[in-house]
Amino acid sequence: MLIKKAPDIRSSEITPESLYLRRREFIQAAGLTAAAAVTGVLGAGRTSEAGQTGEPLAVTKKMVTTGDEAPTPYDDVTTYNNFYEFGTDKDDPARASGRFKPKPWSVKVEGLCNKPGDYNLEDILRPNALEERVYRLRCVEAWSMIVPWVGLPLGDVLKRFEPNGNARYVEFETIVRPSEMPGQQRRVLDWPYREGLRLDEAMNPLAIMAVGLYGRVLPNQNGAPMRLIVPWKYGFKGIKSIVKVKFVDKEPLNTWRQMQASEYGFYANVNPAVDHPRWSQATERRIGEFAKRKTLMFNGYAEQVQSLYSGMDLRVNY
Ligand SMILES: Nc1nc2c(c(=O)[nH]1)N[C@H]1C(S)=C(S)[C@@H](COP(=O)(O)O)O[C@H]1N2
Ligand SMILES: [Mo]
Repeated sequence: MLIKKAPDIRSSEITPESLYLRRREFIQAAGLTAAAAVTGVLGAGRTSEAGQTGEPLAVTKKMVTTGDEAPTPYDDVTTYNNFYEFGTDKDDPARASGRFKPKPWSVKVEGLCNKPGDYNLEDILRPNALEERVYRLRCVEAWSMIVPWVGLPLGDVLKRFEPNGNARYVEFETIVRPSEMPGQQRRVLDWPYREGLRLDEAMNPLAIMAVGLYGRVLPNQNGAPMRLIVPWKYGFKGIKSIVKVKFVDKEPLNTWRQMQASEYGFYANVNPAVDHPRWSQATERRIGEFAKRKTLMFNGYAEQVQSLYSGMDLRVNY
C-alpha cells in the first residue's frame, strides 16, 4: 500500500486549469515520471483522451491496493457498466446517460443523527481533501476491473452528520428522474435503487464516497456526481448517484436482496467459497483479459476487513 501526501487543496477554490497543473505537480512530487503519469495514472493501454470530458480533480493522496495489476483502460471502465436506471445492457449507461444532469446536486440526510438536513455536494466535499484509490471492483456476475477512483473516506463524510448512539446501519438511495434516466421508465427494479451498510463497515477506512475516476469528475454512467465504493464487496453495493443518506437501527432492505433474496444478500462480501446459486464465484474474468483469475477472499482486502465479520457464518450472511 502506497500513501503519498501533498499539501491540501480545496477543489472549490481553484480553476480547472490550475487543478490540472497542481495534479501534475503532485505526480512529480510523488516521484513518478511523465510516462508513468500517462500510463499509470491517466490510464493504460488504449485509453482515449478524447473520451475524457470530465473536469480534472486535484488529488492529495494516492493509495494503490492492487500491486502491479494494470488499471483497466478508461474506455472499458466507462463503457462496460451496470446502471439499470439507464438500461440493463452493459453499453446502455454510456449510450443513454447523456441527458442526465448531475449538477446542481443535493443530498438529504435523515434518521438517527444530530445533523440531518439538505446538503449540497460542494458542502459535503468542502473540508476534505480528495484521494485517489486504485481498487479492484468485483461484480457478482464474475467479472472484475481495476479502477483509480477519486473520492473521500466514507467515514469522514458520515461523521459530519453525527450519527447518534442508536444508529447501527446506514441506508443510501439513488435519485429517481425517469425523464433523464430512460431505464426508470420501466419497472425493472423497484426504484429508487437502495443499498445499505452496517455502520462499522461504512466507517472502515477502505470504503469511499467516489466523485471521480482517472483523475476526473465521474462520468454519468459511473454514478455522477457521487457513488459508493466498498472494494471488499460485490459491485452492486456501490450505489450510484446518491441523493439520500439515512441512519437507521435495523438492517435496511437493499434493492438486489429485495429482488431475489436467494441470490443476493445484505452483506455481499466477495467470497470465492460461497457460490451464487446459478454460477461459481471461485474465479473471475478481468475485463480486457482472456484467462480467468482466482477470486480472492474479500476481493483481496481480507487483512483490512475480516475482523468486521469475526464470529459470523458467511454462508448464512452472504
Ligand atoms: N443506482 C445504481 N447503482 C448501481 C447499479 C445500478 O444498477 N443502479 N449497479 C451496481 C452494480 S451491479 C455494479 S457491478 C456497479 C458497477 O459500477 P461501474 O459501472 O462504475 O463499474 O454499480 C452498482 N451501482
Ligand atoms: Mo454488479
